[in-house]
Amino acid sequence: MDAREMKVKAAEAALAYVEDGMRLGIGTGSTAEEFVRLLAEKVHGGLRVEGVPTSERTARLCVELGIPLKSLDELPELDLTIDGADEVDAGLTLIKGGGGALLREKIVAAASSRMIVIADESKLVATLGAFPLPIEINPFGQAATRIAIEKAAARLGLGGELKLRKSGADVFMTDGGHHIFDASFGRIPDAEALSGELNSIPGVVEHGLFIHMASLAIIAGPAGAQTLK
Ligand code: ABF
Repeated sequence: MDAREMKVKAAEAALAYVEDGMRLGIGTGSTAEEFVRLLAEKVHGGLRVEGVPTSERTARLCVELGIPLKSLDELPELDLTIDGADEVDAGLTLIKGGGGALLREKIVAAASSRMIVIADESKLVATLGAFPLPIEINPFGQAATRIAIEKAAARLGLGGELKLRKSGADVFMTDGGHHIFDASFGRIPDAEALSGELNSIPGVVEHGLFIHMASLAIIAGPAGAQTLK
């Protein structure tokens, strides 16, 4: 089974949690896109859902496939969000944002009664941090924000490099008009402490640690999909 097939397996398993009439947060990334394709088939078969996309990219795919969309302002309370992740640990703490949509993903997940993560087994880790942590920053004063992040990380004994994300020759721009530092801290033993430090820095708009947000993870491997709660 290749990585794409595992993503499809996880997406299929997540579809079982979608009920008629639900208001759905719809994630971003290649795994979430497999879910969108399967959801579109159900919608064409008569399932009624309203989706709130977590990125412009996901919105475009939903429109193309005929999934009815609303903005989060029109539907500020959602039943369920289904989204991918870059890393998942056994306690369901996540690193997200490799796709650059972490701010909207976090806002949408926070507005949802429930969040289910879908991933292939390569995303399951014992300790978070091998994947660089995306930190969304305001473009204003980014040199000062960089220093503040480095000092905050050092207080927790974390080192590592902050790389300003690029898209080709240009600086990567999020849907919200912000930039992203990808922070190679290495192992993150205390995600809550790091989250608290990052949240206290004014130039940090949001970071990719999702703590106590997911209630279920569906992790697919060659032997099938397992759920973590
Ligand atoms: C989104 O897409 C992100 O939060 C995460 O960065 C990424 C995972 O992408 P993929 O499913 O393509 O690995 O869920």
